[in-house]
Amino acid sequence: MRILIVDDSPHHLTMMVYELTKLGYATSVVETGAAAIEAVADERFDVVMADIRLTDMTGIELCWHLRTAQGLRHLYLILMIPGSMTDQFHELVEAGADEFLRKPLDWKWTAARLLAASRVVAMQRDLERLATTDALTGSMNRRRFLERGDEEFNRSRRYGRPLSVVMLDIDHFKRVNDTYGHATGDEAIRSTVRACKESLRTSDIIGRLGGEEFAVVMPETPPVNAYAVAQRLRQAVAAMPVRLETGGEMTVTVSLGLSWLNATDTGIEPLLARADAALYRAKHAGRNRVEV
Ligand code: GH3
Ligand code: MG
Ligand code: MG
Ligand code: MG
Repeated sequence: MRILIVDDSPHHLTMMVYELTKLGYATSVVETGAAAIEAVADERFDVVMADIRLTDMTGIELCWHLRTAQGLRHLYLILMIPGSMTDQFHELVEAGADEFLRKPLDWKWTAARLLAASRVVAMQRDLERLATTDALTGSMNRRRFLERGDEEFNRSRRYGRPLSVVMLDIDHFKRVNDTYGHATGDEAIRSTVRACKESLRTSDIIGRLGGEEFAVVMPETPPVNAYAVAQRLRQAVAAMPVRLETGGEMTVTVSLGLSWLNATDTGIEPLLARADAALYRAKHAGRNRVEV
């Protein structure tokens, strides 16, 4: 669990780092609300422990900023409040706080509350994984793939970098199911993803869009290189043995459609639509091929 500590007292920060490190937590420190907002945008923290009185904003403002910033769904917010504070609790929870700790911190109490926080953090991680992973292949599901695809699209657009997309679909897959059974069909889907992952860079993103249909987003990849990758994927799948329940092996082929970023695109969806149209042409041109 990674904890960001926000406090304008260097003495207090030092003491907290010492105590939290003893408890086995990884900590980072900042002294202002603005620095906390920046740190959370740049890096993934699970827990933020913030002093309610900062030099540049109040704890309420900090909670509100952290809660409304995008992509920060899994932040557990702990406010450190003066022992004399008796009201405002409701308002603070409304602004996004999950927990309060009274200053000066009682370390046994703090350790116990962080243990409780770690359970919430772990549950949120499990939920996120379940909501974004395809159960059959372990790759990203459609929803997560589109989200990551849009992130890569925005990055490429912002920095004027190339971006290519490949869409692929197993050929005559109904026949595979009919001939060998649904379990072997599932195995063919898993093997296809494995073969693709082995042929891709770690920066490439692969997702299962539906049944036996997948897409790959390739950042920093111009069309010529993407075409070579698509051919490599095609060959890797065709060469990959799929285990049969009966002990034998079979192979499948895929058809692929290629597209790349152009000036009028507004997100990853138009690229996927063009890749899909190219995939359709690959099917009609005879399958087991790449079309643009
Ligand atoms: P084409 O070459 O034109 O793609 O022919 P196809 O038979 O592959 O046609 P299509 O893509 O339309 O068929 C997909 C089939 O995949 C339909 C469905 O029965 C099967 N399917 C979809 N999801 C799964 C799955 O999770 N497991 C298995 N075993 N089969 C699936
Ligand atoms: Mg089809
Ligand atoms: Mg198919
Ligand atoms: Mg299909």
